Amino acid sequence: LQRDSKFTKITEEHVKFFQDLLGSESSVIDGVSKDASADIEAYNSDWMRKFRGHTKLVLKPSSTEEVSKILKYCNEKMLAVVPQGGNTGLVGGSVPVFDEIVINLQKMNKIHSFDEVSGILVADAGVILEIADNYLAEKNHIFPLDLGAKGSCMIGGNVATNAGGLRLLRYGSFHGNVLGIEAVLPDGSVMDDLSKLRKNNTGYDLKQLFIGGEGTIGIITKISIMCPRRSPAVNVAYFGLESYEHVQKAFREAKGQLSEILSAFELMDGRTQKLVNRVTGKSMPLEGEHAFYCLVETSGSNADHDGEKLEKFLEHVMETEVVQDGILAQDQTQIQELWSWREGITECLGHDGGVYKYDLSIPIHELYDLVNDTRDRLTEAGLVGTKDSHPVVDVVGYGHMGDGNLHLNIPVRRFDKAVERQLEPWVYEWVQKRNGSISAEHGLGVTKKPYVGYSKSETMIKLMKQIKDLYDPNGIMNPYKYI
Ligand code: FAD
Ligand code: 2HG
Ligand code: ZN
Repeated sequence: LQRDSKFTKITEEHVKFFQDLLGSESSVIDGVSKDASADIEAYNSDWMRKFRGHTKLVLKPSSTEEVSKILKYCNEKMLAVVPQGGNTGLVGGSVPVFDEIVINLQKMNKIHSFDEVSGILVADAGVILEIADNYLAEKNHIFPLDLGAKGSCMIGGNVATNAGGLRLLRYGSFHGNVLGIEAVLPDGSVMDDLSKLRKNNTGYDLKQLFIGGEGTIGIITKISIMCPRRSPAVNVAYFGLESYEHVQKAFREAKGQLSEILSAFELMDGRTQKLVNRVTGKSMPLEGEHAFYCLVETSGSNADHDGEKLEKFLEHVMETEVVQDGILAQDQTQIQELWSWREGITECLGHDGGVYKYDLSIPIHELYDLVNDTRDRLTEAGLVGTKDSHPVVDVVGYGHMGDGNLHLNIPVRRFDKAVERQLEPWVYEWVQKRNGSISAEHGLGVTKKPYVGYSKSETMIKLMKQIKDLYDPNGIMNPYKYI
């Protein structure tokens, strides 16, 4: 990949324009002028430390107007940009590839309004997810997305990636619950579609393009989102099972018996749980070893009734030997403790070095087959083992079982071409054969860009390119990624 020479290189004159616009505290500069600030590294590297850009300038606008002026100027001068939220994305989308200017949304962090009757929240794109959710908790509501990176990811970044998370099963995707978006287009014009209407059939629903648009057609500055009531009664069960067949049976039972109160059904294989145990040093929630573990959460309005239902469900699946062993959290601390065995996996996976990550939608009956097939393939190639000469530490699978979303992860001692050759495009072919998706929720970014053809037809890719050209004719928005 080469830097596209159509983009202008940043000069002191550009920097002066931005500093006059934003003030010097709202920009981080390194390497453009002599009075360099060294603080730029964090904006240049991603959460996994797998991707590294070379920006010399980070801008932190405080208003839509400032974003508009920045983009208008960049578009006129052919300066490429990367929108950045919490920089927790897992596909390399949030950091520059070369010297693109980073436009970081952290200063746009106001909550504008919340309507307690409709549950509609209007907030800036730079509000941190956890802060939005804590604000809503005080008002007995919940943000309809939750994920392990909630302490640093931002709601604009969440919408830009169309993040799925732990409770999509219950609250649905942003394509349904985001009601409005304000976004700045590359030419500086503001698309004010900050609707607070649940129903609005007045032509093409343009905001949908920004949901999952990964910063390629504009910068989301505000969102309006429908937030459900927070359930007063939340219960969590965690259990061990002997096979993936049993996991599927348990899922069917959970849907049948817990129906309207089911709010999460998460899958973890035994290897991920041993990994969390090894890395954190915490003792496992259950005695003995199980091939699979599931975390089931219910959210409802009646603590006694819900608790009884979950208890009955657990009794039933244990009596019928669907489940080998299980526990119910007794209080809030235990609920969090059990969730940490699921939410902590991503962080623990990075412990031994690098990780190859695949975030896939697969028909549920075949979902775990891919993990076994990948392990067999890498083992046959002699790449898996405990010795230092083996690049691959393990092959593990977990994910949002309720959504048919597998996270296949291959932790490695070091990134290695021999491993990559075995994995790609083989994993994508495997998924394509089953009409799955090569990216269920993390998006395309840099890593999935070359492979989008495994999930989208030529006609669709052509339309996507036409949309990109329509919104961003100069191609300044998040170049080298997505499409
Ligand atoms: P960033 O990483 O900063 O940006 C992501 C992409 O969006 C980039 O392409 C960027 O250019 C673009 N972007 C950011 N802000 C804007 C904006 N305002 N306007 C336009 N474009 C913008 N993802 C899931 O889907 N489900 C999970 O369960 C999940 N769990 C995670 C757990 C951990 C521990 C980690 C580290 C990540 C997890 N992720 C998950 C991935 C990631 O957190 C999400 O994709 C998140 O939505 C990214 O938000 P962010 O603010 O960090 O965005
Ligand atoms: C999760 O569900 C995230 O925990 C991250 O989507 C998945 O690290 C991964 O592969
Ligand atoms: Zn996930």
